[in-house]
Amino acid sequence: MTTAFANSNDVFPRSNAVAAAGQGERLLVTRPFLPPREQYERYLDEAWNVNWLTNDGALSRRLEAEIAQWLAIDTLKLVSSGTSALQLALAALDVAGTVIVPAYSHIATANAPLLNNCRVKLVDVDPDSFCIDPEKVEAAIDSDVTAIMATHVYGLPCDVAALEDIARRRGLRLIYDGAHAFGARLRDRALLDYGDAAGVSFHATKPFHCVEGGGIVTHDPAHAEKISLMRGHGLRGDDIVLAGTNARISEFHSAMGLAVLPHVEAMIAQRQDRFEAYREQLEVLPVRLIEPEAIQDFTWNYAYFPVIFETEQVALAVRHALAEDGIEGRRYFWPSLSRLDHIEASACPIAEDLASRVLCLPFGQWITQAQIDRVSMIVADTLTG
Ligand code: T4K
Repeated sequence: MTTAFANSNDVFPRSNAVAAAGQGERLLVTRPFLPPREQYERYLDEAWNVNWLTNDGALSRRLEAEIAQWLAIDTLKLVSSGTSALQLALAALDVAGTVIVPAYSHIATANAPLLNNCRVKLVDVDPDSFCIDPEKVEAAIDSDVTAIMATHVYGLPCDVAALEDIARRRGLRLIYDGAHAFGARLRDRALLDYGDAAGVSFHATKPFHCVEGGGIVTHDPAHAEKISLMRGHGLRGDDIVLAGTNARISEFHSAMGLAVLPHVEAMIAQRQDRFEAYREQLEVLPVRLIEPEAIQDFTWNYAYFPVIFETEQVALAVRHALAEDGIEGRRYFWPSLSRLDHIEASACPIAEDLASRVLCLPFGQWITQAQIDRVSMIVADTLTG
């Protein structure tokens, strides 16, 4: 078994509190990254000194600018969560009617249009990419469909060229759920830069996070302006200029984002090492692993470590064996959205099949070689025993 990572873990002593792996040790599917505390406190002091805690404060404005620069994009608007990012993107682009949504995604992808009083039409995904199948999108378009909301599942890219072509030809809005996509790049552009708008999650469990938070990447200054107003009740000063909500990000959350951002590049490199370490041990087994290097002109962010087992029975047996040892495997995403009562039924056999067989294993820059060895051994024992 390999024992060292190319990208050392030195800069993450605080987030590596789960020390050596061993029988019975609790190992969760992910662990939030915490920056050195003094880096966070430095920003908190700034908020303290001016007694400004939320409502478009200096830290949130600085973070917006720093993220935009980091991603090399024009505009990112910070909001309170990845879910509110999707809702505000839909609202700012005046999306009404029916929105096409992939059946294999987090429930937030469907909830956002539903809460915005849109209808949701589920479309099946491509078995290789996990993302929405453009041919099936085209087939699902009828006169009620006004937008496509496509998820870059695990930070892997949708077929952006095909979706853009469909959206342009059929006069639809194209909004990406890029909750997992921060740091991924396609054709030398941030993956979040594609589409009319993209929402991203900055939840604590993401490599870049603000504890809670999200962002919307837009290309039209009018949309950006609308989002700025909508996240703050539609108020411009004392004037109420449009319908809005409270989806603001506080200065404390922005302080965390400012403290985490400088670590993200190293974190992604370290996640790549851990991905390779897992792969080395699991690729000899009868499982399917994702192959980000097979995607042309793409640089992944190593957001998750999903494993596709041969059957649901095997996936559940592995989850059970891991749990017996205090290790969490998560079914991201189960069930397929096509199996939910509150969403109009639609036949999505590929999403249902994937949802039944995928298990995400504990993964992050914090995971040690010993922990990877332990998890892999349990997976191997279950599959061969
Ligand atoms: N679109 C997509 C495609 C998404 O995947 C998501 C969310 C969204 C939209 C919506 O974005 P947000 O509105 O959430 O910003 C977690 C995240 O909470 C969620 O953001 C994420 N996707 C989803 C895939 O994963 P849960 O329900 O699995 O979280 P939870 O609490 O079970 O935590 C996961 C693991 O992390 C657990 O083992 C516990 C551990 N953990 C968690 C927290 C919060 C910690 O160790 N410390 C912590 O502070 O959803």
